[in-house]
Amino acid sequence: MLQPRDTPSRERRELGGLWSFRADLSPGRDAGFAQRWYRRPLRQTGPVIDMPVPASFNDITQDPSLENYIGWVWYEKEVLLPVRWLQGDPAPRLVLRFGSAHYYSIVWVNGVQVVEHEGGHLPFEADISSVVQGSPSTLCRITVALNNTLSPHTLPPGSIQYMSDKSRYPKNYFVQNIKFDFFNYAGIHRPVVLYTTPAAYIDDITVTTTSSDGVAAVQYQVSVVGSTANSLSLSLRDQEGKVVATADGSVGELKVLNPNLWWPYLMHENPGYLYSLEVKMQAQVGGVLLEDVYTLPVGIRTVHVTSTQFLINGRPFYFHGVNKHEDADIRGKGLDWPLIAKDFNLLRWLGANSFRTSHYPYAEEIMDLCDAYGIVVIDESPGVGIKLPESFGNKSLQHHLAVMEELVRRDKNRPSVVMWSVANEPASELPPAAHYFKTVIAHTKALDPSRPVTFVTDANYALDRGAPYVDVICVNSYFSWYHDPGHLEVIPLQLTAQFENWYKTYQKPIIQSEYGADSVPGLHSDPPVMFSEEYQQAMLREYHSVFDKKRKEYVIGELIWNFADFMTNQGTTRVLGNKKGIFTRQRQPKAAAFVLRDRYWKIANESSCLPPVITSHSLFLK
Ligand code: BDP
Repeated sequence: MLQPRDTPSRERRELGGLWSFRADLSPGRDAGFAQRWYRRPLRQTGPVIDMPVPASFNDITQDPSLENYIGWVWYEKEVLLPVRWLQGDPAPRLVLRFGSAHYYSIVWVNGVQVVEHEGGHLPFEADISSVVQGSPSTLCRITVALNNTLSPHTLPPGSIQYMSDKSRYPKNYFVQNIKFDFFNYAGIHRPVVLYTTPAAYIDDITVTTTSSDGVAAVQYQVSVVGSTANSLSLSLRDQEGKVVATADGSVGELKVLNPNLWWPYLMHENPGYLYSLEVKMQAQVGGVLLEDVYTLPVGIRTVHVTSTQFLINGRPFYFHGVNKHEDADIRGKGLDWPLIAKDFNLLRWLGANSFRTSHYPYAEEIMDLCDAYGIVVIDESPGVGIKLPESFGNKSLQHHLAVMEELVRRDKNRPSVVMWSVANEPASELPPAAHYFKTVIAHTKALDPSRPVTFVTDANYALDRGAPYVDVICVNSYFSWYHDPGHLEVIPLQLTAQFENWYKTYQKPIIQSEYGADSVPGLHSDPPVMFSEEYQQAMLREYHSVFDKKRKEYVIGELIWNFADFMTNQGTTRVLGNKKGIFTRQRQPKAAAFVLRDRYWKIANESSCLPPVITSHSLFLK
C-alpha cells in the first residue's frame, strides 16, 4: 500500500473538518454496536455532535464520560464525488484510506461494509469503486464504527475488568486496565483520504540502497495490479531535477555515480538528501492504454552494526536524541501540522539527531519530515505493555507478526528509519518471551534484511530472554527515580554496572533508550529534590557523565525520556500526566532542555559538521 501522493495519474482529496459523531454512553462496552447505525444516515438515528477529524474524541467535549469512554463510537461524513471519478471505460479505481484510527475499525460506504481493521497506528484502505460506481447518485456516505477496547491479544494489550461488588460499584461497572503509561486516546487520528488510480496501477515499490567507492546502487522492485502485460520505466532525479539513472522492468538496479548520500542532521552540511524515483507504468486494459505514475523519495545510505558501533554510510553514528509521543492538548493523538512543525523546530534547536517512535508508529507525515530533515528514527511497533503471560501466546504472536508486516510495508523505503523496535519493556524475563521474540525478530528481518532489529528492555541483563536475538541492546533505566528515589549519588555506580553487565553478556552496542525524571515546571529547589526542575537537570548530568565515558567504548546513543510532558491515566504518581518532558506539553522549555541542548550541540560539534542555517547561540559563546 503506497502512501497517497499527487501524481499526474492520480487525484486525492482529504476528508477533514467536522464529521457527525455519536457514542453510546450507556454502560456496557458493546452496547452501541447493536444499533447498526450504518443502515441510515447517522444524524437520523438520534442526537449527533460535530467531531473534528483528525483528532482524538476524548478531550473535545466537556463530557467526562466521553473523555474516559470505552466501547463503540460512530463517525459519519457525506461527500459529493466528482463525476469523473465514477465514469469512464475503464473507470478509475477509487480508494478510501485511513492514516490510522484507534483501535478497531469497521467502515461502510453507502451502508455497504468495505473494510475492517485492527490496530490503532497504521494505515488501512478499501477499494470502493464498485460500491460508488454502481450508485445512482454521486453522494458517498462514509460511516465508521470505532472501538477502543483493548484485550490481552491486541497491540498494545489491555484488559476489561468488571467490578461485581454491588456495594462499591454501580451495575455493569467496568474499567479498562492497561500496562502502558500514556492515555489510550481514541478516534480517527490521521487523515482520511479518497484517492484515485487508473484501473491498472502501481501497487507497491521496494527500494534498498548500497554505496561504495563513489558508486551507489538503488535496487528496486515494483508490483503492478490490474494487468499482467505492462511496461515499467523508472528514472531517478537529483534535487536539481536532473535524471541521474534510468531502468526498465519490474526488478532491477539503478546505478548512480558520485551519489549525494543521505546523511543524518548534524553529520553533514546537507543532511537528508533525497532523490526522487519516478516509476511509470503503461498497460493495455480492454483495448485502452492506461498510464500510472508514482514518485517515491529515495535516500541513498547504508546502515551497519558492529560489536561496538552503529555505522551510517560507514561512519560511526551516535544517537543523541529523544523519545516522543503523539500527544497534545485538545487534539490528543490527532495529527496536527502546527504541532508537527513546532516539534521539528524544537528538535533541531535542541541539536537532536534522532528519535524513537515510542511506543507505536507515528504518522507518515512525521516520517516524511524525518526523511527530509535527516532525523534518524528507531521505528517502534505498538508492542508496549506486553506483560501478561497470555499476551505471549500464539494468538498474540500471530497478530504481532501481522503488525510488523504492516509497519515494514509502510516504512521500508524510508532512509530515516535505521532500525525496527518490535516492543517496549515487555516481560522479557518470562519463559515464553524467548520463542516470542525470536519469532517476531526473525520475521521482521525476513521482511527487511537491510535493517537491524531490536526491542527495548528494562529486564535484568541476566534474565532477559529476548536480548539474544536483538542486534543492538536498548535499555531503559530510572536510577534515583523509581529506584533509590532522591539518591542522585547512586547513578554513576549503578549506570556503569548496567552498561558493563550488558556488554559483557552480549558484546553488542548499547543505547540508553530511556532515562529521565519528572519535573513540574516552575517548581524549584536547591539542593535539588524530586519533581523540581533542578532535580531533573541534576539527574541528567549524572547520567551524562557516565555516557561520556562509555560512548568511547560501546554505548552508541542516549534518548531522553521524554521530549515533552504527555497525558496518562490518572494515578497517584501522575500530575495531570507524565511530567518527564524537557518541554512542557505546550512545548515550552524546562531548565533541563538547556542542559540537553548544550550537550547535544557539543557532541555534534565534535564531528564539526554543523549545518549552515540552524545554529546554537550557546554553542558559539562557549
Ligand atoms: C518507562 C516506559 C515509559 C514510561 C516511563 C515513565 O517505557 O512508557 O512513560 O517509564 O514511567 O518504563 O515515565
